[in-house]
Amino acid sequence: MPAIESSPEFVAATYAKMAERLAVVRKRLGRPLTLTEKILYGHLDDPAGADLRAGESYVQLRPDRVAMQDATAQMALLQFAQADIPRVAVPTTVHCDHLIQAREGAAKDTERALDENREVYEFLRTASNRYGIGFWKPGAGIIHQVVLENYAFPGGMMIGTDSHTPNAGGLGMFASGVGGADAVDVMAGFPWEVKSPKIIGVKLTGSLQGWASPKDVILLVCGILTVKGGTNAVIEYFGPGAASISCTGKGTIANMGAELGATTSIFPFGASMDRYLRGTERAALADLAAKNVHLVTPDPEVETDPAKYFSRVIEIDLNTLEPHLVGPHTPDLARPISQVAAAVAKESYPDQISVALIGSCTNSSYEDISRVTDVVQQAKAHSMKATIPFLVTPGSEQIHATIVRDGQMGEIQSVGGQVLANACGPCIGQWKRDEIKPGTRNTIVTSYNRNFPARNDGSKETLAFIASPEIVAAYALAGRLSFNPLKDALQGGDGKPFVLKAPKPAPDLPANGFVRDADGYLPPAADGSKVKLEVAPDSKRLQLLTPFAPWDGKDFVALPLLMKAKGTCTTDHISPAGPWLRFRGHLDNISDNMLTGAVNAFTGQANPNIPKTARAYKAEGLRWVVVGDENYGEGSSREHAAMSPRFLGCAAVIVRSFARIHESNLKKQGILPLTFVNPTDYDKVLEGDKVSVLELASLAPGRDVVAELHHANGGVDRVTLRHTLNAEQIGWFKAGSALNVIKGQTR
Ligand code: MIC
Ligand code: SF4
Repeated sequence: MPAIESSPEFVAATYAKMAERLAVVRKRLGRPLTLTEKILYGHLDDPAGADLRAGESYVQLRPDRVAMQDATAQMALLQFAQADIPRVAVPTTVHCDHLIQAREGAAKDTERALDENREVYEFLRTASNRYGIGFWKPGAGIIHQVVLENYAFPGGMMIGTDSHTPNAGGLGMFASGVGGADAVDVMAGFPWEVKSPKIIGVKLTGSLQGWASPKDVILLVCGILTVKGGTNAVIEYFGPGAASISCTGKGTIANMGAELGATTSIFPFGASMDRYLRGTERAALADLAAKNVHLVTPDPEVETDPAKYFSRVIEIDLNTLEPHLVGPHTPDLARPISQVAAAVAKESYPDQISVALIGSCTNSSYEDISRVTDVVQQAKAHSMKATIPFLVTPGSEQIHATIVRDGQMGEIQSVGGQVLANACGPCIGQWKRDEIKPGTRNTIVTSYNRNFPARNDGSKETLAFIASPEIVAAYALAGRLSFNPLKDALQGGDGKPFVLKAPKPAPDLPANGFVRDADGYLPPAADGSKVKLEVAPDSKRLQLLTPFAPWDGKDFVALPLLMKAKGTCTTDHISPAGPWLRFRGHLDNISDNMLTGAVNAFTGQANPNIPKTARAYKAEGLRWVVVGDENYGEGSSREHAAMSPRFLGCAAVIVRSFARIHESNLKKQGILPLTFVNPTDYDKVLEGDKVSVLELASLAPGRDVVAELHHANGGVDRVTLRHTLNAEQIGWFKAGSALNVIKGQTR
């Protein structure tokens, strides 16, 4: 069994292997390398033979670790169980964070979750024990924070069944979000396959001033690159400004690179990472990274002549960076804070903020919370409290216990802050609000990372804006979105107006060290082979999987068009979260949410009956097709957005463009992901169409596919569709799923 920890021995062995593989690749390429290339190529399965064309080829990689959270681990482990493999091949952890509902505060909410989710936690705990996986209990913290504190290391490679896995890029790790089926590959000892990414360089100069924070770097980048600008790309940060940012601040930036669709984001090793490793009791790893600095930083030529090595270079001067706010409904609608008041007036956003929320996996570092404390202390000095509900989600028990000990939490509570469990809570729709009538149009401000409609409280009428924690704290005091924290006056409890000062630079690490979480972790049994994995046959929450049927070798002829989706269609639209999270381990039950959030292009409305229609087709033995718009499936890694369609009979998804993780999840589950070669062909798809996808017997890498749209009026349009399937992925389609292929190999 592999040790779970990133021990010094493990990391040293990783560096040695990286150096060996890189020597081979350097010979082949004969040029300086970016940091991304060093880690990527340092983890190649076959450094001598791999096809390295960025943005085009697929590379097979050997990640060092796997991390999974409770909402996605259920399906991943059900698939792993189906693959029938005794133990995981690489260090793997499971983290219970998504299923805790935010209602009454940390203690009660965690207790209720333990009770309500007992069966699921028991399954995850037992499966972890059986397969040799480290298990983090509910309440211990959010996956990305716990990974940063315990497992991430510079130069390492990790995949995680959560789109914000790139958070570990703050500690120099190549960490990527994947669907559960990808995780199963790696846990089963197979390589991880991913499109060889392009690399976008972001050069940071200067240093953050005043109110500006690491969050503002990524909010600005979101505005520049947009939600699809990072697709199949890695964002590599460099320059003196990058060195000036704390390790946890880098984590915030890398975390939210997921909002660009990036494969990952990464920072070079430097002093702040060294400090963070020592501050989290991993001095030996800091020493090892320093000794292997050539593996964890780019070659010097890259910094001096970046245009030569990156597909695009963006330059940001931190000295002049203004705090930003993004939203509503999409993270790339970015505005400098000074322009927010005008936007509120122009767009008629509700000015009154209903709730301000800080924390989450993205922004609950010691530095973040200390800067927030600075803001609330200024309010206290003027006898002022938050004027609206102010909720705080610590990222982990370690950070929670530390800010309680050091007094920040007390200060935040004294102005009205309410502490939630160390879990996802309101960030993933696990928020039971009772201060507002459901369906009321209202504004919230968060320091989270995602703001799709209905994301936080299930209501599309909630407009979610995102800013740094210190700016959100200022909004909690003012209660108005048109308030400019940098300039506008607040009314003190003493009746006197005052203007907030920019929070002082805060320490990134506690002077007295972190309070370690002694109870959150459960190691697996040394020999788990006797541990029984049981799923009750009548369970509402868990269901063993039945393999999907192989392709029957025939073309798809005249399949009904189940849905033509218009505009943004994220995984939250395809497989909504919130209350549905309770069915994440039960494919049949969760499929009742399929596509219920998507906007039907013919009616302009979402259709709650879509799953029923799909089930009716399935009952008739008919397969069906979905048509979608740009960046289809953006957002999360949840493979339920591919598995439910597959389960209910989807044969092909035809769109203008795909988000990376979703496209690969569709391939894994045996659905054909196709894009219109001519994007305007999307308009040719009409209500009542029957769709044929032809000549599938000659499906081959790089060969376009022909489809026919049979319209209700008898007309037919022929359209050309593109796919990115390579030979192996075509094998998954033929076998019915990737899992069917793996299973065959291990028997
Ligand atoms: C998210 O932030 O959207 C989630 C919830 O963490 C998802 C994972 C999931 O849906 O379980 C993600 O980011 O991948
Ligand atoms: Fe949890 Fe939100 Fe982070 Fe996703 S983005 S892991 S839901 S806190």
